[in-house]
Amino acid sequence: MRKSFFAGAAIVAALLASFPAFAGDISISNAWSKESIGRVPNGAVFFTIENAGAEDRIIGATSSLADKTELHTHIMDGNVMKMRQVDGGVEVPAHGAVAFKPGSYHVMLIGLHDPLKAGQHIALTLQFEKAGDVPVDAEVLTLDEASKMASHGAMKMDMKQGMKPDMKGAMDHSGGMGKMKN
Ligand SMILES: [Cu+2]
Repeated sequence: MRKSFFAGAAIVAALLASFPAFAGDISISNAWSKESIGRVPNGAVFFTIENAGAEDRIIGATSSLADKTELHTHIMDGNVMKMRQVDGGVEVPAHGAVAFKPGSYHVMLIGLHDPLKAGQHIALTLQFEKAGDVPVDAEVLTLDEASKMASHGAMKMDMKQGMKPDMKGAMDHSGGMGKMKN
């Protein structure tokens, strides 16, 4: 009796140990996007990546929502904030977290097939070097809710530096490709 209990426990322990350490190490929380105004062509998705394991890297994103789904960031070029496609992905440190948030990293949906509606849930897939594909369910927020989300974090710092007219255009994802400064 006692012997078989220990044998069973050993088998369970062996099974747990054989699971790939990576796949379960990445978790995504707080995923959100913003409702489209009218027939705007683009959208952005924000979330927090938490990594319970070894260093990993987010290298891409896919969705069926838009023509293109890209990893973007904002950079300061002099006093002007510009939006850029991320080159080579974004490191997710071991036992650390990375926030994709307004004014910083985001997943850009270029050429939305349908406008995003508040309350809707959208699905995308994030691609990690080690963890592979990780599905994300993001809630589409109203403009009001979205601006509350945006007022936490990087935006505060950016506001202190003064909001330039160019910056407003670059940060407004509903402005379309024409206003993006790449
Ligand atoms: Cu962007």
